[in-house]
Amino acid sequence: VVEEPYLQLLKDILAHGHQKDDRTGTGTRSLFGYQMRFDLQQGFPLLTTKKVAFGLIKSELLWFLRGDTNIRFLLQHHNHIWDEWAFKNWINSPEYHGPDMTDFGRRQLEDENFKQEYLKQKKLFCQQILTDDRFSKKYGNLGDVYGAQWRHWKTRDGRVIDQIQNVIDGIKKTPSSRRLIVTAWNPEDVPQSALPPCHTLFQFYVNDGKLSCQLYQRSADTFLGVPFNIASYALLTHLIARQTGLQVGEFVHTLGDAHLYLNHLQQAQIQLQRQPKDAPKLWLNPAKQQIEEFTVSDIKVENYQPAPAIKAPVAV
Ligand code: DHF
Ligand code: TMP
Repeated sequence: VVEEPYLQLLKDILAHGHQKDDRTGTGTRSLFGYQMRFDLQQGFPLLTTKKVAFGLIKSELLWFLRGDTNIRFLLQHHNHIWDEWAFKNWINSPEYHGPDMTDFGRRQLEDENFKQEYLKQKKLFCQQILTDDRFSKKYGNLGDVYGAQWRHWKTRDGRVIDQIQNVIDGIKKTPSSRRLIVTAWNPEDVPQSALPPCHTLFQFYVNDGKLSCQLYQRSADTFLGVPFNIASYALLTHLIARQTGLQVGEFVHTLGDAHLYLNHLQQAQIQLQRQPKDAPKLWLNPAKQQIEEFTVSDIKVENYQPAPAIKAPVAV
């Protein structure tokens, strides 16, 4: 069962997780240092024990690969998973004169009237990002998040480094290399970032004509973020394998602080009662080779028959 390591992770945290406070004030159960392995030959690791929105994973990954850090592209693809972090910058700016949105993440969970007002303000915000160029440049940008570090890492002497292109060239030229690394963690930029990168560093490995990838994720929201992260890096591995003419090997997922938020415990238990189904298969348009050529319609999952989605609030 392809998703077994993930289900085991939820079980391990429920059984052995330490109670731990966190930045968002939600509280977690947490384990430090954890590893899962997914054999990508066995199927695509998109969970079947709950429906995971693969469309959002595709557009988010293509957004990273474009080197884009502005949520406008995501909104154009009806993807709202990064809204809260851009919205935070907007409501904290001197230009914002709407109702007080301080601590909106927590307040919307406790106060229904506030939630309605928050959703209205966020909708207005998203509309303005889509229609107003100046506004979007200023408030749609999340800072030097993944896309920026992957594709145009800034050097001290004013050059930029395209880490994705370098790693693709490296895989083609010296597949035995032990230096096939992309890092998103840039200590110089961390203080200005809306959210310091959670998926911090990844490395490729070529063996027997197969491309494997290992991710080090410093902080892992196991119920909401991790299902996305697994599918996203599996997709990235397939895309890079396509461009470099390799088959796919394994995705190794190494977690630092692996946590289950206290308001996700019941959801995790519901999920663990479900029987996994066969993993879906990934389809990539055979006419495309270069990662830059791919659009959302060139990427599909086939035979995906998940159990229903399970709602859970995201800690902001
Ligand atoms: N913060 C926290 N606390 N956890 C995260 O996982 C997280 N992830 C971020 C940004 N900040 C974060 C970016 N990725 C969702 C999934 C991934 C993601 C952000 C949000 C999410 O809310 N998923 C829901 C609903 C998806 C939908 O709209 O259908 C899910 O049930 O998977
Ligand atoms: P932190 O910066 O305090 O660690 O908070 C980040 C939270 O977001 C944490 O719960 C981990 C979660 N997260 C993921 O699990 N995966 C992701 O891809 C992202 C962006 C965040």
